[in-house]
Order: sequence, then C-alpha cells, then structure tokens
Amino acid sequence: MSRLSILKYPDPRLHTKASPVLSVDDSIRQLVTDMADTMYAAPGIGLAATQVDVHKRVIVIDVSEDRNRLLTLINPEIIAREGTQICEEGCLSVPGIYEDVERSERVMVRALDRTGQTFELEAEELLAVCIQHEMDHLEGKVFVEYLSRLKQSRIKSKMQKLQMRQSA
Ligand code: GNR
Ligand code: NI
Repeated sequence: MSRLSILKYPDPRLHTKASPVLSVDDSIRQLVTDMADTMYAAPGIGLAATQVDVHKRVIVIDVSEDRNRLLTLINPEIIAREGTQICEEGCLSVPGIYEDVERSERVMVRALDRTGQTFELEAEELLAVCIQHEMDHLEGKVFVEYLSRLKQSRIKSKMQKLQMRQSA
C-alpha cells in the first residue's frame, strides 16, 4: 500500500481526459489499492485516478460512515439519470473550497469492478453526487468549473498563493 500525491487545482494535468482501462489486471488492482489508501488517508469520500496523475478511467468511493464500503468503478458510464439536487461540494484537488453544485438526483451507473466484472448500481443523494463529481474528473473537469468566472478566478489565485507559500 502506498499513498499517492494529489494534484492541486489549477494544475493543467487535472484537465486530461482519461482513457478506458483495456484489461483489469494486477497493475490496475494495485492502482485501486493505492488510490483507496490515498482517499482514506486524505480523508475523502472519493478519488479519481486523474487526481493522482494516472489518466485511466478508475474511481474509488466510500460514502459509508464507518469507512468500510469501498466501491471501485472502472470505465464507469451513466446509463440513466433523473431529477436534480444541489449539494455543497469539496474536492481534494481544491482544498478549503466548498461550493454548491447542481447535479442529477439519481443515476444508474454501469462499470467494471476489481475483478473485471460488469455491474450496475443505482445511486442517489451523496453517492450520486460523488459518482458525478468523480466522473467529471475523468473527463478533465473540476467542480469549480461549474461556478461563475469571477469565483473561478478568485479560487485560482487563492490556490496559487497557497502553493507559493507551501513551496517557499
Ligand atoms: O472528499 C470529497 N468530498 C466531497 C463532498 C461533496 C461532494 C463531492 C465530494 S468528492 C471529495 C473527494 C474528491 O475530491 N474527489 O474527487
Ligand atoms: Ni474531486
């Protein structure tokens, strides 16, 4: 198990579109283990491979209270969605920023699990939000891109100042 470092907005690598996983092999399972370790340590409720600079369609999520229900989604697709909800979101790649984002209320997702088997999952509430947030990362999209240009530029300069201080 090892913890991976998380890219911070506005790192341009966060805008890379991830490629499908061609075969769920041991290297993918190792990536999943390391991503889960990184997510639990952060702590966060989800992590997309994009955030650890691996541009493959792999997501880990755990929205359980006891942090013992790891969900792995490989090559996820949303096959149905309905309704809308607004949730205050945060992101491990944009630390300290929490803003409301509108998402679908319920989603039906099809994905591969750690063994390469296809499964379907119906999600609502926070899990549905998290799945949509993580799938955006795989498309190279960070949640702040839903905010006004003014908010985005304020967040960008705040993050840049923070990183200047941290690297000084
Ligand atoms: O830890 C996280 N919390 C969270 C809260 C509300 C909506 C989405 C999220 S995902 C985030 C972890 C993260 O950045 N995943 O990409
Ligand atoms: Ni995120």
